[in-house]
Amino acid sequence: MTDVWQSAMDHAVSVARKAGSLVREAVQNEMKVMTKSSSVDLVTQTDQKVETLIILSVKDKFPTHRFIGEESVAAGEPCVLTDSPTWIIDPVDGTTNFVHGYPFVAVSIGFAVNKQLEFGVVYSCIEDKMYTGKKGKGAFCNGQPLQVSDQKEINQAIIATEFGSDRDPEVVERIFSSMRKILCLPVHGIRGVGTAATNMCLVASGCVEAYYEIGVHCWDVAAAAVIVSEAGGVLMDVEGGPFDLMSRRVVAANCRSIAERIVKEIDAFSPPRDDAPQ
Ligand code: LIP
Repeated sequence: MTDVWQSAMDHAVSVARKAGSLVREAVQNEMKVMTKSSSVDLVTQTDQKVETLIILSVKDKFPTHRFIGEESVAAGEPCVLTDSPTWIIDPVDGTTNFVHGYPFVAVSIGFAVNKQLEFGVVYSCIEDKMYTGKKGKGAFCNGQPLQVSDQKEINQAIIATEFGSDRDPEVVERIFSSMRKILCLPVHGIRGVGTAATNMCLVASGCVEAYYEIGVHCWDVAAAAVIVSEAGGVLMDVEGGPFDLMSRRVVAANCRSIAERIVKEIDAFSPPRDDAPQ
């Protein structure tokens, strides 16, 4: 049976690759850096250009589809997931890395229908690693199948997280408190490459047992959520409930026991939801 969204996924891979080469070229040049929610929440013309490239290219092929794009939302577009086929796009995940030439930058394209994620494409374009995942069809990196780690012991695990872009002292204290408790379980180490999507793809690849973060957005995690699930991993909320794409909270892990062990140590808080009324 032809898979109904295969052509959409093929297009996502092709446009992610095109977008990635644009990002690679731009990272060599001087760039104009602007800010959004805070002085450390950066955006560049490349973020905007790449998102426009992806959206126009998809619209051309799938004119009735809808979009949730990081920079479109920043420009005032609504961030509401309906039952319509919807492309959830982070054109440059790891913008701070991009600005600094730190070599982990990903083009992230998730796709949902009836509010269910159908496939995800994350192109880590400096490394030239194309991660893909399609519901029920597995997860791959450059065509090689992905499988999460089989490690079940938290004190043998590497955990990934990020500091995010909120510098409110109370939020920063909660971030450090969670990190301190997890580090002292103990775990083998805590890592973060600076992009949620790539951190999650490292979970799917089996070299990181889990990633958690509070403060991400739906466009950071939509694509990689499919990749983690299809690599045999689990997704959940930071307080142990079901993963909620719009909640700005995520735990992605190789197995439920590691996810639940981390949840016990996270000093949880609730940022304004992505789909909160503006
Ligand atoms: C980034 C996320 C990262 C988070 C950063 C930022 P962006 O996305 O991937 O996990 O810690 O604050 O939100 O803004 O580079 O697309």
